Amino acid sequence: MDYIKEFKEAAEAFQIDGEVVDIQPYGEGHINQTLLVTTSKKRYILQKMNTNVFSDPDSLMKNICYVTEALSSKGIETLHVVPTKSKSSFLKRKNEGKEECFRIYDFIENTVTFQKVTDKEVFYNSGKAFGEFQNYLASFDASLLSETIPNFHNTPKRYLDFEEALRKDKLNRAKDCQEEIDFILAHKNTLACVVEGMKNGSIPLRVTHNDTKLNNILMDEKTHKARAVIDLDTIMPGSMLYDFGDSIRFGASTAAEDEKDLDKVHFDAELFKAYAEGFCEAVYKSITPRELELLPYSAYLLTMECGMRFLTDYLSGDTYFAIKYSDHNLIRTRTQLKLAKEVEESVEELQTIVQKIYKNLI
Ligand code: ADP
Ligand code: GN1
Ligand code: MG
Repeated sequence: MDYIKEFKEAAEAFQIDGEVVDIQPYGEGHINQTLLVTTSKKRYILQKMNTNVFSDPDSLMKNICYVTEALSSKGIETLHVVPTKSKSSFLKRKNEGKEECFRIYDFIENTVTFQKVTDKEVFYNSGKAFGEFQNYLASFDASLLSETIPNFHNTPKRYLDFEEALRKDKLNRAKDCQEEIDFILAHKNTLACVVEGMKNGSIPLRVTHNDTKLNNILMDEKTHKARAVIDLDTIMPGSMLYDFGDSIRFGASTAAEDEKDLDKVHFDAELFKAYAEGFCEAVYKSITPRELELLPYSAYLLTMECGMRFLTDYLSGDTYFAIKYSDHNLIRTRTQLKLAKEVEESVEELQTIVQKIYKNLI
């Protein structure tokens, strides 16, 4: 089936307003296939869900419905799930013997997503929004949420996955990335702090977003204030440190996640400060002293973790993250490892910044 026809047929199985007049690929997400659907009446986001990554789409969509209904009942702007004509939250269909899943959200108009921080204010606003989002999630009953990807931020487990991919070296690619491999191997013993802390109770288990990169937040196109946190697929029990660290990994860099010229890639402590100000302003009443202390380390940890995940995928033949060219995952690995090294070197300085922000708030 030709590709647009396939998506048009999927869209028409939903309770959408008007006739479909246009369908275009949309956004920069690495996981789901996202399309902008324009009808004679309005615009929608259609996603072919990635069932390779999310193996239980029924539980996933239950999570999304639970979360979005709870948020909108509090008057908080969020994704709106458009039901299918048979009143399901998503469409499951067979295409050439393979099961495919689709969902539709209302397109949230007059917003933008950023692929890179353009000014400090944007990053401060996103820190505040993800912090506030963390506060909303605090009232959720974690037992009603399925774990959509088990061990998602279990960094030591991610390390073992990396070692396994390296051992198999399926495509004989290890020879092209020895420097990156050595860097990860040398950092093996720096990755367990949060997982251990959660196990021994020194770090609280919370409900978290777990994928807080800047393009997972819609900002008002004029004011650049946050409108809605999106990409809710990974909301599940986790640590606040995951949400903080992952935002810093992506946003406190001077370059894009896939910048090829590493001379352009640096960790920017000023951007870290802007995000930390926004985030702490929202969570200072609930953050524990240990979490506060570990905010800088979490930036290192999540950057390392993502670098390892990109390299694992590169070594395994690019089966997880969407890529645009053959060594895209390797390019992404390199930016992450460079940032991780710079964050690692700045942890003490960042701790001083965080403590200062916190003292001004209490
Ligand atoms: P992925 O899981 O692949 O990252 P996302 O759900 O994050 O997919 O969607 C990809 C991109 O599509 C987002 O970064 C954002 O730019 C855009 N997007 C997603 N949902 C909406 C929406 N409801 N309204 C406007 N833009 C959206
Ligand atoms: C993926 O879905 P997206 O593009 O917002 C990934 C994150 C990574 C990120 C790296 C479910 O995020 O964990 O940090 O790519 N999401 C999933 O850019 O694996
Ligand atoms: Mg996304």
